Amino acid sequence: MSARLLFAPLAVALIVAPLAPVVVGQKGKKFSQSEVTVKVGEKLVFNNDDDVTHNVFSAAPGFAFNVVAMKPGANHEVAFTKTGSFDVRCAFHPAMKVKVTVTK
Ligand SMILES: [Cu+2]
Repeated sequence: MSARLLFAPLAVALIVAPLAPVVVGQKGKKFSQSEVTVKVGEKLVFNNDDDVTHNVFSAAPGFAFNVVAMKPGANHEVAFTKTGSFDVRCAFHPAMKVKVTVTK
């Protein structure tokens, strides 16, 4: 393999990383992270990379949303307008929880 082929994926990652949204997967009925941090206005993407339908919701005042059903393969983007910290859960799988912190 040439050096060019080896370094190409790294170069792409470096270019894309600062603009990429924070993605939380749902494989195996678990959120892929237990905690995530996003900035105000930055996109937080829930990606159903599992083979069952999930829900994502937050009941926290000022951060409430509810994606009633996310089929396998579905993505849902959320962004928040103020700083704070709250839990996002799945109504179908009570063990699923990810703590989201929104910073300036
Ligand atoms: Cu679920």
